[in-house]
Amino acid sequence: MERLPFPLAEEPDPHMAEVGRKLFAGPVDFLKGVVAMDGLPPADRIEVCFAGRSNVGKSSLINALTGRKGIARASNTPGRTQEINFFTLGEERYLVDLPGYGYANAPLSVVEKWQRLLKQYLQGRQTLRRAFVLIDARHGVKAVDEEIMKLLDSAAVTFQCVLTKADKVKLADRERVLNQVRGALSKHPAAFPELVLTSSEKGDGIASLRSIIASLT
Ligand SMILES: Nc1nc2c(ncn2[C@@H]2O[C@H](COP(=O)(O)OP(=O)(O)OP(=O)(O)O)[C@@H](O)[C@H]2O)c(=O)[nH]1
Ligand SMILES: [Mg+2]
Repeated sequence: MERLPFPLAEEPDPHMAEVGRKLFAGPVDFLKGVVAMDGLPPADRIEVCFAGRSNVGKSSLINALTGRKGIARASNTPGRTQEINFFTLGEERYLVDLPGYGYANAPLSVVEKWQRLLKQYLQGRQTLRRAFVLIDARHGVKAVDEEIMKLLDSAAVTFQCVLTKADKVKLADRERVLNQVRGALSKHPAAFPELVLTSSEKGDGIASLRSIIASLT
């Protein structure tokens, strides 16, 4: 099987960087937290979602992208994101913060309920243009990530891998993890052939991700 190279996203050109910057400097508002499919807002605009293991940095990434520290956190049930949280980004887009998967310390019944909702959402949302699957840059792709990737393959939802917490990974370990991720992604037909390496703390990759989201139509 031919292996896709999955290069790191390049810095956006100045024009696209500006388009991305402007989009995220504009209005961003928390719309609602959803606990069941019938609570989803109308599918009247394109949306992107952030999926990943519990604690990988989904909410922090939304805060970094929007430059609003508390926005994703503020809508949370204290501790963790347990609902599908919708944010409006300008007039034409939703950003969607998903509950983390693979969280071992919650009661099984609760975990099963979120997982069911997560699956229904990922499989059934017509306007979902891209799922960003967040992977900790220190740890690479785990078995639970594979499950979500398979689900996205079967739902034909394009997903792009975003490595998080780049500030915490030693340079010596970076290539090894990147190559582990590349190897895992090469088995998934729905994987978008580009990676984004980010740090919500330091700002790495944030301009790239803004312009990627701004360029989706
Ligand atoms: N050093 C560093 N820490 C980060 C970064 N991103 C997130 N964190 C930390 O990682 C922890 C988890 O971040 P969250 O954004 O809440 O993670 P989450 O994926 O939304 O977690 P759940 O909602 O529980 O699924 C927090 O303590 C963050 O401060 C990063 O880029 N660098
Ligand atoms: Mg969260």
